[in-house]
Amino acid sequence: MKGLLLLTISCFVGIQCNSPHGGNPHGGQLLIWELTDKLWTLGDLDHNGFLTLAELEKEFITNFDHDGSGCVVSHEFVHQWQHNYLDTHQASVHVFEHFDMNRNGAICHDDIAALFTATDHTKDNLLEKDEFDNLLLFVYGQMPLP
Ligand SMILES: [Ca+2]
Ligand SMILES: [Ca+2]
Repeated sequence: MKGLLLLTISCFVGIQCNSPHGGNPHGGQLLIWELTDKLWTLGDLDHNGFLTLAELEKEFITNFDHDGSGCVVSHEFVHQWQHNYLDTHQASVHVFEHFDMNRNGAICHDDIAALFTATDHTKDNLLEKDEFDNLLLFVYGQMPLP
């Protein structure tokens, strides 16, 4: 576990990773930091350096909610995550399961609110970039290697 975490951090700071998949130990085509930066750029809609709960909801619900139900079910999320972020099916399922905080099979407002609270370590109701980075590093650090 500790070795995996170190590997993930090494990838994050740009040190060469010994991976057959171009640096992502989970098989995705983007490095973890490339994925994190892409998500951050897309999520921070007003480019003020913080993510609000509304921005996080838009990023992880609205952008994936194809049928407009207000929640994102597994196949909606996994399909779109793989497509957007060039990730593997297995990794996309893992991300979905982490974001589905109450484990009822759908990512809804309550899940994102709980995720936001858990990620906002400074308790200022804003996600700073390092808090957001830590979330993604944690999610991918928890992931079993293929
Ligand atoms: Ca849920
Ligand atoms: Ca914060």
